[in-house]
Amino acid sequence: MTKIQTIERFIFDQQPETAHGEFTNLLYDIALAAKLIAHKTNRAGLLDILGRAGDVNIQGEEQQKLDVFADEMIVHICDHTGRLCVMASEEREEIIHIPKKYKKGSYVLVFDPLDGSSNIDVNVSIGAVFGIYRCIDWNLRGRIEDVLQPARNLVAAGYVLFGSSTMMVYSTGNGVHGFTLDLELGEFLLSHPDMHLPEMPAYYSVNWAYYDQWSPGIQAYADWLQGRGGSDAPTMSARYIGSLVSDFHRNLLRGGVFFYPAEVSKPSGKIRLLYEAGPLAFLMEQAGGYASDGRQSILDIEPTELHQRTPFFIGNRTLVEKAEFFRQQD
Ligand code: P6P
Repeated sequence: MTKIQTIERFIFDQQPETAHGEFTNLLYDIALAAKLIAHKTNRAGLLDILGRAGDVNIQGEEQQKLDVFADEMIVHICDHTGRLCVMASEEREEIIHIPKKYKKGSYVLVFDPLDGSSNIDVNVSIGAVFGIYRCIDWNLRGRIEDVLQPARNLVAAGYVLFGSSTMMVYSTGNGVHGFTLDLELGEFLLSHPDMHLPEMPAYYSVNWAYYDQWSPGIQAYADWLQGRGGSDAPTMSARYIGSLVSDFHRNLLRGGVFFYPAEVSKPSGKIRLLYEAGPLAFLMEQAGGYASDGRQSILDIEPTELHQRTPFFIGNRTLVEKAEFFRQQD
């Protein structure tokens, strides 16, 4: 029994002596939400939950019913516990205030409840991403200023991957740790302690269909990655699932670079800063890698809008810094 390490025990053992449990319990709330969402996504093909909810979310994207369910599940689990002062979700235009009848807490939760939802209908893995900040002014109820913080201020970040198995991977600044959901026990068990990015990268991940939309510098970077024109790039394979959390997770385990650059039609790229790029950049740096918008660390970007997007390069530091080098040629 001593070998089995539940996520609750691990979170508890990791908390500093000075902690009073609010942060620890918040992480466990997220694990609970992950289990409930996993239960739905694993049965999506069986329930009348596939197909489009008909609504269009603020990103102008058709909202899948699972998107709605995941968003509402996370808010329902976290809005009354007294651990948060405010939340922000990819699915909601404005910040999510804690109802006045509940005590407010000292943390901020930002999340993308179900990224890559267009993959649901074709049974490709999808994922949730979250980040946790401290409220800036503890005496006030949550405000937009509490949410619009650079990712360097994160106190924790993680993702849930709903794939062949359900995994929750997170960091509180003391390394990156992965847990796999044991369906019989209904518990996340420690399966990937202290995850580190391999020195030798295996994959580059990008949607090559947009090559002609990239700047000349990024086109040159892509050519370099492919070993063209005497490139000294390491030999890698191309892998791109079109589901950010899946591409990120595979590259974290095997090494490589994922990038979604700016395009002529998407000058800020597609990936959202606050609840996708920022938390993943925090995790990647904890695992020994690096994330950039092509000019600076993602961790240092000061958000100005809730749903702002950013060009995104993440993975082995040498590969991401190479992107910055080529980007400077533009
Ligand atoms: P494209 C999914 O919609 C998503 O936000 C990410 O999960 C994924 O990495 C990206 O978009 C895929 O975008 O333009 O290549 O289909």
